[in-house]
Amino acid sequence: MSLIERTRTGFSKAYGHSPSGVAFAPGRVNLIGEHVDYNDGLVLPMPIAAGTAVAWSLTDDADVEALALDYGLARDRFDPKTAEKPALPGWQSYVRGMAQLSGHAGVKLAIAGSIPRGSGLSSSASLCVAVGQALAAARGPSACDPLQIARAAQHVEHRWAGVNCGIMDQMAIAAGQPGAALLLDCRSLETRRIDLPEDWDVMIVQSGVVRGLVEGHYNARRRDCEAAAAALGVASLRDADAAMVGAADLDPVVRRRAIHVVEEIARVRTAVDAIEARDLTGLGATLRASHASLRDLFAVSVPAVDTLVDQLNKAIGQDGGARMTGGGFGGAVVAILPSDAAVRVRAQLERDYRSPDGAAIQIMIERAGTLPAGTMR
Ligand code: GAF
Repeated sequence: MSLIERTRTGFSKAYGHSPSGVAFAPGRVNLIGEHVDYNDGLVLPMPIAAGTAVAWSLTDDADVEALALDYGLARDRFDPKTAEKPALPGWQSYVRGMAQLSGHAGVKLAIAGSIPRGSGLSSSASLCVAVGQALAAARGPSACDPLQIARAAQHVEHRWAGVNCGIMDQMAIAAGQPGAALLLDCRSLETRRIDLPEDWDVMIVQSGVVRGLVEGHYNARRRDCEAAAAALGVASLRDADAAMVGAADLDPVVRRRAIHVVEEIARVRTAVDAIEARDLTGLGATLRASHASLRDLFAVSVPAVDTLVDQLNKAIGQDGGARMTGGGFGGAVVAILPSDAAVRVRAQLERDYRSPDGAAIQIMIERAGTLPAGTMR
């Protein structure tokens, strides 16, 4: 059963009638451009088939009632005008935050998702955007503005979850198209669709290290970048270059963070050129360089992820490459490789990689081209 069908059925069983509609928002995998969105940089995320579905119907009272089908039918009922942060952060924070911003009450929701939690594939941004879309659809038939929903979802991440994230995830999810990457300029918010050749696969592999409570580390990296920009006298690291960073009197840790950002933004341009030239070897080298920088300069990788990236790079060989994806500290690894190598690489990983808890490895393959929303390959 597809995620959308599962959510529709879950809604009907719980509330005793069919929903009026079901909104869907995908997760995203970031191909390259890591920890540069909050530095006004360029990023290249891609929506994935897994995502979040929110079934909705209108009621005639002033509350929002939400039901989490994946959490044993956990419920939350609140008045969006007066709702506050729950004592413990969780799915309720995102739903309350989006409902408060949208100002829409008198709605029943049922929510389900297919993005592995703590995987760096943006399950929280997907939840926010899906709730935003459901509430917009409940308000009326006027088209919902992806930019407005993306900004609301980012605000909720900042104020309701305490993560001072950039806008990459929300834009990729609200404005991206399934099956294609999105080149996003995080300063101007201009976007360009980047199609991957149809004979390439994007492979997403879970390291088995679940990210959790990493807001502190994430916010600290952002502060390092802001300190670097302030010391260099620029509005953000987007305006810096390697020569400026080299010449400035910076704390050594702050310097390493700044070098990563400046070089990673350049790598995004190189990666887009390589994709457009169908140069998988050049793209692979750029992905490997991105991982090394995130590991050595930005310090957001962990040993299990490094091992997985090394094994993937060895299995793939020259044509393609792998890197960590998302905020880091565990989660998933992304690889781009020829489609006809995917079966062999998968078998090699299943044989060689051991996640820290010994669980079976989880692999998702995304292919170029449009996917029906909410389906898994
Ligand atoms: C997380 C954040 F939410 C994004 O804004 C981005 O900074 C990413 O980490 C790192 O590139 O997903």
